[in-house]
Amino acid sequence: MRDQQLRAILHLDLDAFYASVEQRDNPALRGKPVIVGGDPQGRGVVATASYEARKFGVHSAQPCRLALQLCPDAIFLRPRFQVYRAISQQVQAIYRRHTSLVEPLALDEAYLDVTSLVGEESAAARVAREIKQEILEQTSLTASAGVSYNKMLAKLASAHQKPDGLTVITPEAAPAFLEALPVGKIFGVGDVTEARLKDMGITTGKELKQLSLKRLQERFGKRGTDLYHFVRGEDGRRVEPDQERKSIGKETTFERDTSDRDEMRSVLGHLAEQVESRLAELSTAGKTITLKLRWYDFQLVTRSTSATSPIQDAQTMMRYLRPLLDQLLTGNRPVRLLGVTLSNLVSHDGLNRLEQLRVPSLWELAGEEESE
Ligand code: DCP
Ligand code: MG
Repeated sequence: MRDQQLRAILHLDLDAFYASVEQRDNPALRGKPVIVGGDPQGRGVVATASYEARKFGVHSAQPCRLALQLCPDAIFLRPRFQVYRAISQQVQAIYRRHTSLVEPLALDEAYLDVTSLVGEESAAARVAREIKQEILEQTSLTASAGVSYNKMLAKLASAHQKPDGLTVITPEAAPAFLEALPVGKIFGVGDVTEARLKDMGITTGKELKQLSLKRLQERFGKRGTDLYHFVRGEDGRRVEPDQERKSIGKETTFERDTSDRDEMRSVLGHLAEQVESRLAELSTAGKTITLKLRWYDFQLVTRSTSATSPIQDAQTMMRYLRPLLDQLLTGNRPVRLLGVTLSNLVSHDGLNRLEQLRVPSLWELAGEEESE
């Protein structure tokens, strides 16, 4: 049996996120079909579409060319990731004022564990309502919230009434909710599993629930066990907050100011190794590396580079640090202090999660490998 301690979990998901931001920032786009993504003349795909465009069958991950055919009047826009990221930070700050147990799943999506704040679902719903209100006041965007006793149900709940919804699934209501659900909506059921279930004559949660654990295991292996539990509303996954820490750095002051580049490189190497061990300890890695340098006259300069994938080892750090140092050492000016900092940290869990976000149907892919 899985961990069945009843918790109060919220799932929050902003509505038509990128498109809503574009409509917010440009009133001329409001009420219009807006598609954010690639070039409609090229090979790009739709990142998201406003609800006005969705009426025409436009959806995420669809080729833009097809979206244009479905909705010739659509206004196509390129994403403004920096703006979306800033809003994401703003919204996450709202969440963190309510609880430290916040697990972001995407820029616009997060789980919150509010068990310590509430005694019952109605109180959890109140927290959800407050958060929705704060998001609206501070960003002018709407979010849909799901409230339940585990992650799977909270996520199903937030998707239940979009946009601007608030759905509570109580332990009493969960069985009926899950029984009525098309199997494809159940966590862990991708296209492949859905098709195999359909071959067995199973299309709803209710039908799935009639299959014994043994039968499910025979048919789907380990996944069968998961399905057995999920369709019964059993999901023991915890809300795993991202690491609070923002950066990890080490610095050192020379005993005597120096202009010797070899000495500086060797010191940087030691600092990088120390940072590496700290990152490993905390099971994290950083995407932005910063070189800090204080001249003999105490003047401070910093230089940063961002890598495409997170850095954890000293050798890779040095590949970035050496050119940064060379850029600064144009004359013979003595240096007093050097420092190395890694920021933009990602936890290994976070890394895995991001991987999953890029491939939303990870389960389906796994299913494909399994099937003949
Ligand atoms: N996104 C993307 N590619 C995808 C799915 C999503 O680039 N295949 C981006 C654009 C979305 C954002 O991520 O705005 C959030 O994804 P959601 O799945 O939450 O979709 P929306 O917020 O756009 O719509 P909804 O109202 O259904 O949540
Ligand atoms: Mg969303």
